[in-house]
Amino acid sequence: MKALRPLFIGMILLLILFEFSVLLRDVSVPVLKRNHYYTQGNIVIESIDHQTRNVIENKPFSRYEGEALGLDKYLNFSSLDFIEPFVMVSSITSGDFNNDGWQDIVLGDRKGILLYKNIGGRFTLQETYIPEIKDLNVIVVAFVDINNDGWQDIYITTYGGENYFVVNDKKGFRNPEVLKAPNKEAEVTLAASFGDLNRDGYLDFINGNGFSLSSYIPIYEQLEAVPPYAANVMVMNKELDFKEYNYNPNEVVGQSLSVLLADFTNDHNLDLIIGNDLQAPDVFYTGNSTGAFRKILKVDGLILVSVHDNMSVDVADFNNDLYMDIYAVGRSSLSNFLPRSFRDRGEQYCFEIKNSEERQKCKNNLRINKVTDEGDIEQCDVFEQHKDKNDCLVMTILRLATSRYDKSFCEKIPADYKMYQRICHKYFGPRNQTYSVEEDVEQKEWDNVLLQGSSGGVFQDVSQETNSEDGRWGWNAKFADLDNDEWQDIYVANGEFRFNPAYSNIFFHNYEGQFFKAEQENFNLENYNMVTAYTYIDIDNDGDLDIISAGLNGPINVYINNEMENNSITFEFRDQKGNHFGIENKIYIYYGESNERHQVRQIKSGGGFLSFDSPIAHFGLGKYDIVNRVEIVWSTGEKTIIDKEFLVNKQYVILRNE
Ligand SMILES: [Ca+2]
Ligand SMILES: [Ca+2]
Ligand SMILES: [Ca+2]
Ligand SMILES: [Ca+2]
Repeated sequence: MKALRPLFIGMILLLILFEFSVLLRDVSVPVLKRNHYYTQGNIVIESIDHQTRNVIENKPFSRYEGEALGLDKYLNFSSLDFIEPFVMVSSITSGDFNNDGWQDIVLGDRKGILLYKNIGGRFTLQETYIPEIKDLNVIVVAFVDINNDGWQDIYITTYGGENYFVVNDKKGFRNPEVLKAPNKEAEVTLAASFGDLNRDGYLDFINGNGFSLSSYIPIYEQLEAVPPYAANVMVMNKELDFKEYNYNPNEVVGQSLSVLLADFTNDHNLDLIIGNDLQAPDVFYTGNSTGAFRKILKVDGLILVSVHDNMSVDVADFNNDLYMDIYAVGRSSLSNFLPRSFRDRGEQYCFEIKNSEERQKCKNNLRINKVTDEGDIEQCDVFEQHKDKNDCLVMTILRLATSRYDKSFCEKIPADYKMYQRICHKYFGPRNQTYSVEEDVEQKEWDNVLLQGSSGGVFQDVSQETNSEDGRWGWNAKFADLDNDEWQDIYVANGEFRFNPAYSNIFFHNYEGQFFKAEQENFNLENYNMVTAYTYIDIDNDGDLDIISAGLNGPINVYINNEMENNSITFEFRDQKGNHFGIENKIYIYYGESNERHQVRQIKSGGGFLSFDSPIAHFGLGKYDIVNRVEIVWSTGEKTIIDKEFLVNKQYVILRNE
C-alpha cells in the first residue's frame, strides 16, 4: 500500500494541474471590448475592433485536421451509413451560444450532438447533459433563438422524424429544457429554415422532409413513388406554442434537401424556396407581409429554370447591383461517367486523412461497403470483427430487399438493428402521389444554376456565362466573400463515394460580379474527402472568414484564412422589436467617393445543405477604408438610414430598442 501512496499523490497533483490548465485556457480568452459608437433615436451602435490578422503560411488558406484546433471528436461514421440519407448526413452549424463574441460550433452525431466552445480561436468540447437526445441519430443541427431571449438554442432533427429544440439554459447546456416540434408523420427532416412569418418576434420554421434508400431504387425515379410522409411541414411559433401551418396543400412531395426562407424578390417580405432532389421539381414561392405564399408558375416567366437534383439553394447578391440572386446546386454532367457497376467505388479519397487510425477506418468502411455490393451474405464472413460482419450483413440485406423489391428480406435483419428494420419496412410502405409538373419551373437535367435577379423581377440563368455551372456532385454551397475583395465567392462542398478518382471541393472565385474561376488549388481549399456540409465562421475574429467542414467517413477539416491586404466590416443585430438576432434583416452599405459602391447582405437561417452560419453580416471592402452610409431593413419591415462614417476592420453591434 505504502508504495502506491506516492503514485496516488502524483495522480492527484496531475489532476489539479490539468484542471488549472483548463482554467488558464478559459481565462486567457481575449475579452472583446465593446465601445459605444453612435446613437440615433432608438438605435444604439457599439463597435469591437477586429483582432490583428496574422499570416500562418504563404497561402491564402492554411488547412488543418480538426484535432489541431481541439476538434478531435466528430461524427462516428460506420459502413452502415452508406445508405441514404446517412451517407450524406454530417451536419455543422456555427453560432455564439454563450454570448462571449466568439463563434462556437455544434455538430450532429449518430448519438446526439457535439457542442464545441470557441476559446479565443481554439475549441474545447462542451460537456452537455441532455438525456432526451443523447441516443438519437441527429440529422439537422442549427443554432436558433426559438424563445427570443437573446440566447441561441439548438434545433435538432432526428431519424424517425422527431425534432426538438434544446433551449439554452445560459449555463452551457448543462441542464436544458427540451421542446418537441410538430412534424406530422415524417420519417426524416433533411433541411430546415427559420424566419418570422407573422412578425411577432418569434421565429417560425419549415421542415424540409425526405425519405431513406432513395438512390438504389429505380422505383424512386418516378415522382408518383415518393412516399406521402416526405411532405414538408411549416410551423408557426406563437410564444413557443407551435402550430402546423398549411402554406400550400397541393405542394409536390419530394426529397427536400434544401429549404430557404429569404427575400429574393426585393420587397422585404420572406419568400420561400424548396429544393427537391430527384424527379420532384423545385418550388419557388413569393411571400407577402402576412406570411402567405404564392407559388411561382412557369407561365409567370419570372424564374425559367432550376436544377433537377437539388442539393442546396442560397440567395445573395453576387454582382453588387442590390438585386438578390439565387444559386442552386445539382449534379454536373460529369456524373454521366459514373461507373455502371458500383463495384468500382473509389477508395482513393481516404488518402488525404492525416491521422493514420482514421485513414484506416475510412478504408475499412469502404471495404465493407464494397463487399455489400456483391449481394452475397456469405461474403460478409471475410470480416474478423463481429461488428463489421454484422454491419455487412445488414447492408447486404437492405440492398437485396430493395434491388429485388422483396419485403421478406426485412425480417432477416438482426433484432439489435432496429432502425434498419424500420428503414427496410418503410421502403415497402404506401406511395400515392398524383401530381402534374406541367405548371412548374423547368428542371435542368445537369449542372448548377445561377439565377441573376433584376429590377423587373425576372431571373436569368447566367451559370454558363459566369462559369459557375460545374460543381461536380455538389452539396452545401453558399455565398461569402472569402478574400475580402468586395465580391462574394461560392465554396461548393463536394463528395460522392462512388467516384474514382474522387473530386475536390470547388472554390468559385468571383471576378467583380462578371464571372467565376474554380481556384480551389490556388486558395489551398482543395478537399478530396467526402464532404457535404461546412460552415463559414470567423474563428479568430480577425475579419476574414474561415471554414470548418464536417467530417463524413473522415475527420473535420479547418481552413484558416490568411488574407492580409483587404479591409472588411461586419455587423450583427440585437433587436428588441423583431427577432433578437435579426434573422431576415437586410443591411445595405454605401462607400467610395460619391457612394457609387454598394453591397447588401441578408441575415438568413437556412438554405445550403445541413449547414448554418452565424447571424453576422460580413462585407469585404478591398482597399476602401470608410463606409459612409448604412441602411437597415428590419425583419419587421421598418427601415433605418444611418448617415455616419463607419471605420473598417471593426465589428458593429446594432441594437434596436422598442
Ligand atoms: Ca433562446
Ligand atoms: Ca444581383
Ligand atoms: Ca471575393
Ligand atoms: Ca478569420
